[in-house]
Amino acid sequence: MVHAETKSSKYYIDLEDKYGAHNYHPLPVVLARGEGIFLWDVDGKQYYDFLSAYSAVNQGHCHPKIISAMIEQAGKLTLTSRAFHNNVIGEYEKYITAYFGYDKVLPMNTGVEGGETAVKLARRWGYTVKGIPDNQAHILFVEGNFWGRTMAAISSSTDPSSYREFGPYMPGFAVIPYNDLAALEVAFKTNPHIAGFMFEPIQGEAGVIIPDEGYLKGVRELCTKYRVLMIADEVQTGLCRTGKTLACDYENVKPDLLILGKALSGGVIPVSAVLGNNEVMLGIKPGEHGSTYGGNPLACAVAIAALKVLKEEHLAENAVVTGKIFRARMVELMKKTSMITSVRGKGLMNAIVIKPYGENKTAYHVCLHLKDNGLLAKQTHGDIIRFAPPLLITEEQMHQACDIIEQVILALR
Ligand code: IF1
Repeated sequence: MVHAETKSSKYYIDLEDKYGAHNYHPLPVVLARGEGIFLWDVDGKQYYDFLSAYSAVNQGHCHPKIISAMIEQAGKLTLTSRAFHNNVIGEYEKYITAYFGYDKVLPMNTGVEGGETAVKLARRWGYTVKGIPDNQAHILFVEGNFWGRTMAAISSSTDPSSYREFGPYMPGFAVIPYNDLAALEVAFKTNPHIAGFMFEPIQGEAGVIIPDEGYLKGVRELCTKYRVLMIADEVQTGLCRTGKTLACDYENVKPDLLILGKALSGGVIPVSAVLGNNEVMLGIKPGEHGSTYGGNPLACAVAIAALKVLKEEHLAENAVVTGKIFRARMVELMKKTSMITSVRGKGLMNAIVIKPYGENKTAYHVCLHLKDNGLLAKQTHGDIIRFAPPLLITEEQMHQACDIIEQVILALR
């Protein structure tokens, strides 16, 4: 076979620049293949993937069991729409509701559609069960939240780069400080029309912000006391990323609505889901919500395989062990350089904070040097670098990756 000539990275970057919207500013690397924790660019250079597509590739790139489940289903039936039944969605719904311990699931595609669905379920529950007067339901969010790019999602955002110059915004949303139970109780006491409180158990985009021990339990207790739905956005923290199946498991807390996405498909196709019990889930009647691809047979087959891999390969347990190695290595590194001002994380959801120590020495530049040394990571909010490899990384590979980080940081200090 005549191999297509290898085109340069510049060729591909120029195509994107000319024909694609400029809604991203990617690192200058053009990837062509992924397997497990590794990515290869068009020149065949290998990288450790320490972003995992923002935790959508927890199971590793192109996991063979997920790919074969996709290929098998793709040859049979990929999409029926929900106008008709099919022989996959029911099996998936039974499997995922038993997996997480809920009565029902509403299948969608992207994480933000999961968030939108949770908001609609909560508002509907607020009117029909809690008895909030029509059109007066409030949903409470926290500062620093990120749950996607739709108008509702950015209407709750406190990050101008998410919301500015996109108004007007969705009414009925309010925001309180994160990790602040007193503020939560004041909000619940002063506003009887709050239907739901939606938050991330660990804030990802905000820079891996971990709330105090007891926060999750406190949220659960206050939501129960004031009859507000506790809505956990586990799109990024869920599916073993933090070292437990769900981040809420650290405090044995069960949200009223659980939002999943990203790694629910192992990074293969968009799959999201909202899980809850009948009192909330049956509030939406036939024909009142849905999506063309929501719950399609291909997505359901892929999601079953993706969920099985998490359990079969003990990825949560591995995230705990290898995450501890990462943080220990970074703490050691902190002793050798003033460039790193803090290290934080749970499981394999970690971040370091880089002291902005001069021109061309920001977190972005560290990421450029990491790339040149074979490791891909992404900065957030200027001085924070998130490190989130696929959860099947071995202890040896974690040490090798930390060697690269150490080498880059010490060369830059
Ligand atoms: C981008 C960020 C991460 C999420 C949580 C819902 C969603 C996300 C906790 C929506 C999505 C993605 C979006 C993507 C980059 C990435 C991201 F940097 F934008 F903020 F992960 F931190 N809840 N996060 O993190 O899921 O609709 O995207 O499937 O927009 O650039 P989605």
